[in-house]
Amino acid sequence: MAQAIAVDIGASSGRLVAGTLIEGKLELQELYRFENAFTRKDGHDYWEVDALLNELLTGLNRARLAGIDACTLGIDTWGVDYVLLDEAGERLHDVYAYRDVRTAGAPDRFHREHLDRQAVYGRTGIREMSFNTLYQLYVHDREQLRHARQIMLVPDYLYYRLTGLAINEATNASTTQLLNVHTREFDAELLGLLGLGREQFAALTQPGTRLGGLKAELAESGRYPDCTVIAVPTHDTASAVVGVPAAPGRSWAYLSSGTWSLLGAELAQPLNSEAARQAGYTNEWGAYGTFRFLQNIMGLWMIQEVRREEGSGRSFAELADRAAQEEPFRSLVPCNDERFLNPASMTEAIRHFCRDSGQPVPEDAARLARCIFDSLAFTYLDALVRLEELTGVSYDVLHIVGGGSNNRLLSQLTADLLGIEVRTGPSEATAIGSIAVQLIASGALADVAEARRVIADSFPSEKYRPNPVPGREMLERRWRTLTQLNPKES
Ligand code: ADP
Ligand code: LRH
Repeated sequence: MAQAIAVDIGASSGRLVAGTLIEGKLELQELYRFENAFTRKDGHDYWEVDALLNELLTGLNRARLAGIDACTLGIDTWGVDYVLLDEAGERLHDVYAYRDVRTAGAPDRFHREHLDRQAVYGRTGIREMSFNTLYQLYVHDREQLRHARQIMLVPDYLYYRLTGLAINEATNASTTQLLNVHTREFDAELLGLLGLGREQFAALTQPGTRLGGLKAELAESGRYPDCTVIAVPTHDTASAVVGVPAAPGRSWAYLSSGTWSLLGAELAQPLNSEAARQAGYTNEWGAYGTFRFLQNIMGLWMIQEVRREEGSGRSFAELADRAAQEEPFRSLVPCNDERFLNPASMTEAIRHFCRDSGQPVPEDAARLARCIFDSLAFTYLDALVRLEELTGVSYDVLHIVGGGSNNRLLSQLTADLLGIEVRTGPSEATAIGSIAVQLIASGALADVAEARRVIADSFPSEKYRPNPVPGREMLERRWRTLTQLNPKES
């Protein structure tokens, strides 16, 4: 039986996972896993995209060695980052990583010089984030941009290197902040303001589209399975949302918890009101015409950095266990503050904020971790309050998926503070969502509703019920003062 292989590359790690449908259950086999991180050169941060391509090919070779002769294949990565290709289809530059400092202050300059932020949000529905492709292209070398024959996002580039076909997959293209939510196409005026033409981008490709086989030199090498390449939701969050095991009839919100925490709901129509903009909500395009109405929250990047700087090799599970022994809510930080986006030292940035705000300074990794998890849970609370106000829905359950769904302390804290049932897993929801879209495209599953039923039946999930939080009112007051934000106001 042909298998579906998901290549899922997050900011912190990548994996190839094979999925097979056996008697109504999805069985997974992890074929290969590798680390990912951006690297610094001459003061700038870049992704090693060709090293990622090599890892992808190593993983595909492992699939063949594991006896997989034929498969469908889909690729997803993080959003916003792009590759420029010349006439010969060669890469024109090193690929900037979204945390690179070059876009600091770029949104203010762009909106002053061109369209105001309200107008851009009204057209695109995409929340202003300094690293959106719009602002990255705005500060990119003009001459190089003019010479770009093709502009594609990172997964499009990996697809291109595998198949020779140029696509701009729609879910990820929406993270550029260049798509018009009304026309469902690139916004001609925004492209014009950047000096770009529509012909520099390929046609928008919808998830589920079959692209064909590997290009001849790869197919004929004998190293890889016979692949039918399928455009999946190439934005990792879009695949993750497909992989949420939501039960029909319950109103559910999701938290895709990895390097970023993406909290939101699946909507049939975009919600790009001024109130949604002020609340920091975005409308990324999802699979099958849906919208990912969500907030980007700084997420587990903060603990990844603290762990890296500590250098003890302690696992995330151990750090979470140790944090669970620490005093709760001792120190809190406003996670979404720009100072935590890419500080020289996350440990020092957190300590600095605590010192300046008169809070106890977290001395060791356990206390830093506790501070991060407590603060993230409070940020999730703010996001859920806004979500319910904006959509007018009171959610029954919050599904946490992604690597962060393994963090029991954070899951319980989230249930407690948000006062909502939390269901965790699967932690590989992104790969599973990609596999589900491949299985729908090949006719093995009918639609997303069936895929979600199968996912719910195939992977165990844990349920967390909310417990009262002692001293809650005082804590909320403290949090609000700290973040200078009243959750009821913008
Ligand atoms: P991304 O795809 O953005 O790279 P993942 O979805 O792989 O991220 O999630 C990685 C994060 O999951 C890690 O940063 C870590 O905080 C968390 N994580 C993974 N496993 C565990 C675990 N066993 N206990 C606690 N946290 C975990
Ligand atoms: C998560 C993610 C998220 C962010 C982007 C930069 O991996 O895709 O949606 O917006 O990275």
